[in-house]
Amino acid sequence: MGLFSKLKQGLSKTRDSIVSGIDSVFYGASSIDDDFYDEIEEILVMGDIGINTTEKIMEDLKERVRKEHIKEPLESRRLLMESIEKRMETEGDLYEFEKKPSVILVIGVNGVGKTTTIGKLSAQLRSLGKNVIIAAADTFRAAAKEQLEVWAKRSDAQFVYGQDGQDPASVVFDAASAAKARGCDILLVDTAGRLHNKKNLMDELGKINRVIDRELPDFHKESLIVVDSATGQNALSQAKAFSETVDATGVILTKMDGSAKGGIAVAIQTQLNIPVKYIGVGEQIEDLQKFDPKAFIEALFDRNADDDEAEDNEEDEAMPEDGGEVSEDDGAVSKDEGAK
Ligand SMILES: Nc1nc2c(ncn2[C@@H]2O[C@H](COP(=O)(O)OP(=O)(O)OP(=O)(O)O)[C@@H](O)[C@H]2O)c(=O)[nH]1
Ligand SMILES: [Mg+2]
Repeated sequence: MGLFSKLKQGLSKTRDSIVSGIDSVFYGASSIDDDFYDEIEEILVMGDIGINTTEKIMEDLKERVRKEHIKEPLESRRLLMESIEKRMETEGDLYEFEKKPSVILVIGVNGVGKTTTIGKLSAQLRSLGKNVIIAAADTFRAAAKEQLEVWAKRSDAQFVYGQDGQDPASVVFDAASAAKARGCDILLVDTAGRLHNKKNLMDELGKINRVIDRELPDFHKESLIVVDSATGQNALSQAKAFSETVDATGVILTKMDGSAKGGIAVAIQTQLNIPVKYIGVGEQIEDLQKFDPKAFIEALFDRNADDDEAEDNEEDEAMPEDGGEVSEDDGAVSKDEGAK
């Protein structure tokens, strides 16, 4: 299945919860009036987009409807999509770590998908030809190391681990030494699930960070917060809480497939000002996509998403391997696909 089809499929529940409601307003309203706006606003807020962001989206929508003299409700549908997308714009290169030696620390509460995401990310980076080391700095949970080792093998990455219960910072020290000795491009660090308000665990993260700064001063550093999109507002508050204690450079939103609360991507990106860098759309190794707001909105608002998948597959197969801006192997969604 092509990336865009996969994204559409992954967003089907979120689409049901937000867009089908919005569309009944767009297709059902006879004119653009206060009721029309109120109904859309309510659906966006209920769809986990957040009050502040929704207000800004609505202001923008109203202004454009006025300026462009739009009279038909349906004509403003595209404007709404653009208004949401505009709020999600980010600046700078979010994937700098693909271009220079980098260490990526992956953090989050229990069970959100940290270890799985590391496996998927490792596979993407390996497909870019990067030399990847994965460090098992979750020495706390039983079998965490074994689980990670499976992902290291699957993605053909090197693996550095310690003993159960060993100080995670010392595993990171070993991994950093290995990274220097073996000329590695990317060091991925898996950490134990933790609550941001557990002081000893947060101190442990601080210690890991100090080891990284001391041992790999020339490496670009990323701290990615993993949150489970199915938890909606909780995902937002977790990302917020972690970002207050660590220097977060991005969020990874997992389990988009099966979640009706994918709207939280908009809230995280706009309210916390931390870019969503990847979304998880399944449990398999290829089920991690770079987050592209344009593709996200297009997929979410796709009118016939549920019945045109077969058609889409044919298109995807017909596409030449090197035809897109970004190849499938990158796990990224290209703008071209997004605009399809
Ligand atoms: N459907 C779906 N499941 C996912 C996704 N990402 C992770 N999972 C599943 O979520 C479960 C937990 O994943 P882990 O990677 O073990 O989570 P973790 O954060 O490392 O958990 P702890 O180490 O216990 O804190 C597993 O069953 C994964 O297969 C996703 O994008 N979609
Ligand atoms: Mg884990």
